[in-house]
Amino acid sequence: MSELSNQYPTGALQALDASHHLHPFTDHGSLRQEGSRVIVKGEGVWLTDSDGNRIMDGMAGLWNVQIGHGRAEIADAVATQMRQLSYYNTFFKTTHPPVIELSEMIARLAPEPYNQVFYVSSGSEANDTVLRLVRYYWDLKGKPDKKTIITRWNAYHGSTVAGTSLGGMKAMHAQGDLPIPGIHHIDQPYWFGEGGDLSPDDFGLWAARKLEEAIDRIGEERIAAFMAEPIQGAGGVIIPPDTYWPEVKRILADQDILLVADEVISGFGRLGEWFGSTVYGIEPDLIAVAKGMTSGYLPMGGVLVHDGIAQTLEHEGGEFFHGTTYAGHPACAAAAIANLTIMQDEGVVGHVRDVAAPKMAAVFAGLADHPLVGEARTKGLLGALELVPGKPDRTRFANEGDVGTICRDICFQNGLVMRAVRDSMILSPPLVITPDELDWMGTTVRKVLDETGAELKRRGLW
Ligand code: PXG
Repeated sequence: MSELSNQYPTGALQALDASHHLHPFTDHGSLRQEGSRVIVKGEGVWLTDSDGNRIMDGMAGLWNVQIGHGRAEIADAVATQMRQLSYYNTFFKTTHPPVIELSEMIARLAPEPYNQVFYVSSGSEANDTVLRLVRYYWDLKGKPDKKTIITRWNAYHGSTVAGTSLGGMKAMHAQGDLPIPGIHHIDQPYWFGEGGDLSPDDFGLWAARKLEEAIDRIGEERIAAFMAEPIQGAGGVIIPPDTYWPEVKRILADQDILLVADEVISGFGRLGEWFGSTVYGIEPDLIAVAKGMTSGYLPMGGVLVHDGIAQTLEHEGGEFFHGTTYAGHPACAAAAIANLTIMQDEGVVGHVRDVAAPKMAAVFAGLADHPLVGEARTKGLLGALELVPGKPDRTRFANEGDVGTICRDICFQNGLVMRAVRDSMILSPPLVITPDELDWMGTTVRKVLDETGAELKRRGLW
């Protein structure tokens, strides 16, 4: 146990944190004024803060704690591995048992024909690897002009230089003069926000055909890959209309362009199958994973490589000059094996598909009649509530984001972590959440929406 535990008063912890800790994705001016929320314990879907408050983790950490917090089996597996071999690398033709076992396990869980995994330590690094790998692949194929990667506006692919560039977050691009050259962004399939007068199905076709237009404009001979999340997560749980992915498949069917699925959120069970690509019938060439692979107990990510590409690397490749010190780290691999073992033994993916996802859909359907809710959508254990001033015309509040922030803060006060993306309220709970816990979540969200409405009226915003 560290010297600094929750025996210290919250104020003292906050003061030390403010003195020495620069946080990710944080406005430090306001953080220093308000103080950080100090989380000291996690158990199942529940967190405890330094004042002893119990809070439901409606975001599963950052979309990653599939099996819930505090499972001793993972701690034990990691401790055992650390005593045996705490670190060795996987460079230069070396390996170790945990990474061997994990690779076989992932190949078994992944759909055919993904039988090879390239390891990294995060989703961002997975996508950096994708960028390097697809460009290298086309060089090997004798097509060095195929370098452009098409992605979507408002996609999230990480925070490194490649991740930010591949992603479509304009505020992130503005810091650091990004994107790097060779990334082309197209419209996203966000019907509620951008669908105009089109029906969802027609809008799904419209958005997919933006890919076709881009290919026509840039030229297939210059395009390496199209990369996308099956469902955009950080962008606001953008569930594409049913027509979208089939049309993307049709467009790519007769093109020599790689398809990359960023499954950092949708991988490992969140949509009720081991991989989101299965849910949408997508057959990508590369699949980026991270998060749920270890349920966040230790950092690990990877790229699942289609047999066709793996064979090109093996037979035509020579050395791929890419890799990081902690690729396939033994303790992280042990955590991943323990996590995936729990998921298999306890039928966690089936629980999502048959129990938790239908229940969450029902809970959201029950919230759709609230006067602040313009749309309540779910897929698997991802959900979004669009907050609007009135129905049914999809008009937004002025100063987008203010209402979401107010709602999020009220949510915390009611003991539930719910994330705000602009004025969409997002939930992505641990996959092991029970129907009773989902009922509690629904009741709490309704109360939060009522309190948010009252607060908006008090402030003259509604
Ligand atoms: N791809 C996707 C689809 C992601 O959601 C990454 C890549 C990058 O993974 P790493 O491990 O490098 O963070 C992500 C990560 C949020 C939030 O607030 C979302 C992510 C990370 C941090 C915060 O929604 N997604």
